Amino acid sequence: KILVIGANGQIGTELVVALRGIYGAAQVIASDINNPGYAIRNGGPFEFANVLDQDNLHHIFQKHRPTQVYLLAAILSAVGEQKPKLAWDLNMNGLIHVLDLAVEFNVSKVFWPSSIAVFGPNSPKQDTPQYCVMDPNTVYGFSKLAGERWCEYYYHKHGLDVRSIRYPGLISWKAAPGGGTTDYAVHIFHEALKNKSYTSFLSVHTALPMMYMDDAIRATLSLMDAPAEQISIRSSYNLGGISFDPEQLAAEIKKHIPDFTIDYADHDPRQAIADSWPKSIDDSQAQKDWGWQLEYDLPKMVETMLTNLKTELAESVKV
Ligand code: VAH
Repeated sequence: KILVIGANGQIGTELVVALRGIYGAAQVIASDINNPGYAIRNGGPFEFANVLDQDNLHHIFQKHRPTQVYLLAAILSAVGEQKPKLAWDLNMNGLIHVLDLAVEFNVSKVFWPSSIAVFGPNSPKQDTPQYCVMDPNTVYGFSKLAGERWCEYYYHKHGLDVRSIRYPGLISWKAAPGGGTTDYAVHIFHEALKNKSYTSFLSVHTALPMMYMDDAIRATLSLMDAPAEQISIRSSYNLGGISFDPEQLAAEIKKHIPDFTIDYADHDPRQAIADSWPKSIDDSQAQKDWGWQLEYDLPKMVETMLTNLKTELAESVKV
């Protein structure tokens, strides 16, 4: 059995579908603090889970005895700056509760997402390496950095096979992102199709590492399927994706929607967060250890997002 905690988030929604396609719906338990219906809709078991409630989590582990656990529940960078103590509590104690239960119930593999947010103002900005100065200045960022230390600690102290990826900003159309700084790169597509214009909360030359969700899901499953002896990183693997800024993204969208226009709001608090992060990431270790290869470049991502969202929006307006 596979347990996905945070199944209704941006990653979880698609990961549950992918895992159910491989293992069968009944083998994949979706769990989340709320359930807008995705998990039920794609036809499999669902449990209400609160990562801050140890008894609730213990009951779920006791009932389902998962052999793999994906812990995706988290508070992201922008919301984390509005609720710093909750973000630290949920991101940190949620992880520690799950690591302890994974040891108690002898779970064979655990996945936990980190982020390029673990890098900070003094980290190298271009081709940021796997190892370097890391001085994250968001609660989300340093909760992910501390979480990486906990994962490596449980690997060495308890032999727990926990694996992790430092995701770039993730772009998808199936489930909305939840309060991140990179979310502009998702909102822009909805606005482009609805209003042919978008006001970006990040400035024109704010380049960030991004990735289309299909690549992120494929990377996650590749890492989890790799033989343990191939895994040389037990903190979290860099993953680079595509680096672009709002101007480059807008130019690519204009190839499909010629009269699309973009303008820029300033003084958004997310600008400072974005400025503290790298512009591009070196993911050569992931390529070497488990054969990582990107499939969606900027043109392919934009074309796929617009095609799928057009269908999605058309269906939503059907009476
Ligand atoms: C965020 N989408 O913006 C997340 C991600 C690298 C960014 O961690 O907070």
